[in-house]
Amino acid sequence: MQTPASSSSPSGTPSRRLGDSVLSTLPAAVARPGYDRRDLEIGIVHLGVGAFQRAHQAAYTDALLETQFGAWGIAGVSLRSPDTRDALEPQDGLYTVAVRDAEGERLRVIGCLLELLVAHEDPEAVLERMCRPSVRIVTLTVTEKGYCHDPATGALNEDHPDIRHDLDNPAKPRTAIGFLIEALARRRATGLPPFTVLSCDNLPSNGDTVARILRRFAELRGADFGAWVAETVACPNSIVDRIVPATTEADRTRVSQSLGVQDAWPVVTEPFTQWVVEDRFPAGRPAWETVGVELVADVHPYETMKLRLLNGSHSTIAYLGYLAGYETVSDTMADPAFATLVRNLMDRETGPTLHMPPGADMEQYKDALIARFRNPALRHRTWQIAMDGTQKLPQRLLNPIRDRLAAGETIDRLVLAVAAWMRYVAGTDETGKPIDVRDPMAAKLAEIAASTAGNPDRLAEALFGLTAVFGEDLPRDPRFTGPVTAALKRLFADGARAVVAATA
Ligand code: CS2
Repeated sequence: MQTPASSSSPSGTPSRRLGDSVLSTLPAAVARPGYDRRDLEIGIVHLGVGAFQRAHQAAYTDALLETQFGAWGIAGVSLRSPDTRDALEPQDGLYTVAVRDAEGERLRVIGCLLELLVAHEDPEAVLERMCRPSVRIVTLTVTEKGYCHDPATGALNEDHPDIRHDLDNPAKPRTAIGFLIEALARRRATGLPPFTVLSCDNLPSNGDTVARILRRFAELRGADFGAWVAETVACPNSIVDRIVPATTEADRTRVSQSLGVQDAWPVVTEPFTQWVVEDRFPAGRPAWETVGVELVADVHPYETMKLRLLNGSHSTIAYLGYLAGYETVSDTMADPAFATLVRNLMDRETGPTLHMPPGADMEQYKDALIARFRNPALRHRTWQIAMDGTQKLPQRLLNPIRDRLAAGETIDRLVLAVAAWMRYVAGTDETGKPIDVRDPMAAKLAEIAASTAGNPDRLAEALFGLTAVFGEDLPRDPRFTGPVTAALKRLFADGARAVVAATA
C-alpha cells in the first residue's frame, strides 16, 4: 500500500519514494522531465554510474531531451558496487540534481537514466546492452585507476591482475576495458558498427589514452582484431568539469524534504558546468551543442588548463588542507594563507605553463576557480580528493613540474604539494591519528611508510622509486628531488599550516 506523499519517517524524511508515479505531484519549484520517458530508447551505455556522471553527462542529455527528443536514454552500469542500482531502481532510475551555492539550492529530477546494472553480478546483461543496435556511444567515468594503465606512460598495465583475468575470461570481464573489448568483438562478429567510446575521466588525452589501451588489449586477443579496433573505434578526447562532492546523509534528508518524497540518492553540485568534446562520432551523437557542450576539433588546450589549474590546485588543497586539519575545500580556502598559496600556485607556477584555448581568459578562469573552491554550500572533503594520488599526481603536478624545469623556472609551490602527498601517504596525521589512505597502490605505500618509519629522507627516496608515478626522469633530477625532500622535512618538523604560511 502506498503512503500519502505528506507522511514522514521519524527522521523527517518522507516515506513515499520518488518514482514515475509521483513526478506530477512534486512541488512546482522542482524541475522534472517534460518528455515521455516511456518512449525513450537506450542509445548510451555508461560505465561507472556515480555522482559525477549523474550531475554532468546525464544532466546534459536530460536537458537535450527536454527540447529535442531522441533515442538517447542511458543504461547506467556500476562495475562492482550495487549501491547505485539499489538506491535508484526503486525510483525508476529517477534522481535529483541539487545545484547549490551561497544563494540557495535549485532542484531538477533527471529522467534519462533508464536502467541500472551491476556488471559484477551479471556481466552478460551489460554486454547485451552494449551490443544493442540502438547503442551508439559508451561513455566512461571509471576514475583514473579504472583504465588499468601505467599513469606515468599511459600504456596498458599488462600485468594488472584484472586485465590478466579479462584476457583469460573474455565473456566475464571485470574491467571497463574488458567489457568494451568483448562488446566490440561481439558487434564485429555480428556485423554491427562499433560504438564510439567517450572517456569522461580526468586523464591527459583521455580519448587517445583509452584508444591506446583498447588497441593493445585487442591485440593481445589477436593481431587482426587489434587492427580493426585501431581503425574503426572512435575515441574522442573530452574535458569534463563540475565539482560533485559525495552525497551526504544531510543532503538526502534536505532534498527529500524539498521534494516531499524520498530520493535515496540525489547528487549535489555547483552551478558551474563545462564539457568540451572532440567531434568524432561516426555512429552519431546527441545534439549536445544545443545545451552548452563545446564540440571542438582539439581539446588539448582545454585539458591542460583544467587538469593543471583546477585539479592541480585541488590536489594541493587536498593534501595540505587535510594535514592542517581542514575537512573541506571551502574550509581550507577560508584560511588566508592557503588561499594565497593556491592563487600564487596558479599565477606563478601552473598558469605560466599553459597555452590557453582560443578566446579563453586565464585571469577570469582563475578568479572563477577561486570562487568555486570557496563555495560554502558544497562540503567537498579534502579526504575525498586526496584519494588515488598515485593516479592523479602525474598530470596534475608532475607534468607542470617537468615543463617548469625544462624552462629553468621555479617550482616551490608545486614541490610543496608533492611533498604534502608524501607526508599524507606516510599514514598518520599531525596529531598522530591514522589516515585512511585510499589508493590502488595503498599496500605498497603502507609498506614504504612502515619501512621508512617517519624518516623524511628515506620516505622521499623510497617514494621516488615508484616509476609508475614519477617516471624515470624526475627521480634522477636533483632540482626536483632536493626541494621535495626539503619540503617534506619541513612538513614533518613544522606542520602544514606553518609551511604553507611561509611558502605562500
Ligand atoms: C577532484 C575532481 O576528486 C578530485 O580529484 O579534483 O573530481 C574535480 O572535482 C573535478 O574534476 C571537477 O571537474
